[in-house]
Amino acid sequence: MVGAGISGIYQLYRLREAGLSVCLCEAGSGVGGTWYWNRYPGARFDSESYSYGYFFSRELFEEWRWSEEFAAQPETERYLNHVVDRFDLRRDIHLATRITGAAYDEADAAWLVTTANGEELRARFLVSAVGLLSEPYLPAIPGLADFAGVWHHTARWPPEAVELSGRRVAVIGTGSSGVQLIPHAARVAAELVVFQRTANWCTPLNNRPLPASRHREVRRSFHDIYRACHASPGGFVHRPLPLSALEVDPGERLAHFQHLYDSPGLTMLLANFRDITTDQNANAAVTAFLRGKIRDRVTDPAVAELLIPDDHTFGMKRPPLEDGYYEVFNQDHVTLVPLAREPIQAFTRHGIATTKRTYPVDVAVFATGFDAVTGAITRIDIRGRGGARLAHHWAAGPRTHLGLQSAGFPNLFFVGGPQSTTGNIPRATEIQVDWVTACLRHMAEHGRRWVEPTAAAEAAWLSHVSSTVRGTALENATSWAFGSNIPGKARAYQLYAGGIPAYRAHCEAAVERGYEGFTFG
Ligand code: NA7
Repeated sequence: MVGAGISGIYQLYRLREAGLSVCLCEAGSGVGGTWYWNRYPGARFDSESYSYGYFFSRELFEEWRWSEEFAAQPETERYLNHVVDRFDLRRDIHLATRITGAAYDEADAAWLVTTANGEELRARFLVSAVGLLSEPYLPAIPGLADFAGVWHHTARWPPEAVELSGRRVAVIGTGSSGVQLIPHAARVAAELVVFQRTANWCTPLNNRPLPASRHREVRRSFHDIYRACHASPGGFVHRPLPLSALEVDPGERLAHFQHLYDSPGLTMLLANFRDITTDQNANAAVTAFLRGKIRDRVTDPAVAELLIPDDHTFGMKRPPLEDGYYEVFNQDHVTLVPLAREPIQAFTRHGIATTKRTYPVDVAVFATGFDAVTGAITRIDIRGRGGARLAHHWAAGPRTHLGLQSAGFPNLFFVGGPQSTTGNIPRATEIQVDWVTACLRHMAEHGRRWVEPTAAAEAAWLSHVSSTVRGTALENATSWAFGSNIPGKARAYQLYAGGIPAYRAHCEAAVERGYEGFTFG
């Protein structure tokens, strides 16, 4: 196995339970994946904490007490360490062990895996649980090597504190990570310069402590929470209203938008009228409401206009959830630099030069996202049948059957990989973990040594995946979901937009039909 994040830990638990001998290699020096690497100030859930944790053990669910509705990174990292220790998983986890290559040995139906430490491992099966958002993207800005200040990427934030207090701080990028970090940086920095390429529709997180009474309620709701997540397209507890935004009068519509604006989590997107992302007029109504909110909260009208997205409407991308983000820009020591008007040219020795001026900087933060979905997989030199490279197989975009396997790469499985559901990640990936576990049991019972999908099944899944975005608000988005944030990366939808219930049904149907689309040997 590759990766000891939320999905990999669960996969290890299930494979151990199935009686397999497992070796899990993890590049980090600790477990947690996303919650190990993204330790920047402000990193936290946008899923309700209790809906994100594991459900495979009711005892675990009941005994772990989340302190907030949306826990911060340190707490989630503690939770995942607790799970690893509670279920004695650590003995199969090899930390600080980065897998660099894997070659399929056809004669033996086994993978020969190489690590950066020079070790070689032999395994019948290889399961990749490397995460969708784990390969950081650092834009190539000239001069960085000669920059005399300190710089970090949010997804490689060092464990030791990074001093921002009293410093001149620059943040490049205003996605979820930037939006979480910026209010923290503004609180302590002497000066803060935010370099924004594209504005986002940010909505309030409305986080709050989770008192004992709420914890008791959560404990009692184990089944209800799980069922709600499983029935929802993104694996969240929220439900859309069964109403069109256009069938209520404008006053009622606004009152509901305001109610959602004051509610915790991704409610503006997920508990809204059912058609806010599918009907243009409904979408225009919610977008206008949010535009008004930005204008209300940002005192300088020119700055407010810069913070209002002009390339996409609400719902085309997962909205960053914020806590005091817009008010940051009302402070005298904070400057917003719109890169569309003033592109970055280079790092200088002591700052960042745009086409208009040079901003003095002591600490530069790259909140510039990831080579998402495929990046962390294709950076491993994976060779399947006949020495074929996976990176080559995926050159025009990922190709898999059910997001689980690629043709020509037997016994290689992806959990939390391309062409599968996303949203509340643990709820999305546990479907795959359970599928892989059942498949390996099936193979053991039937004396099978290898499994891979057919090329026809792979082509059909690609066509189905594309159909899930066609004609939706997502279709034309400039987003990591299409690989469009990485220069030179082929544009292809890298996820599955059909939702968790439909995805699960496809996976179950394949099994019921005797692993339709898969060949065993
Ligand atoms: P995101 O959402 O990919 O955001 C990255 C941000 O960095 C975004 O604002 C980008 O602008 C910006 N960016 C990327 N490259 C550059 C360059 N070259 N110059 C300036 N700005 C740049 O990553 P996050 O880490 O914030 O969040 C990842 C996911 O975590 C998020 O989607 C949630 O699902 C949870 P752009 O919009 O591309 O113009």
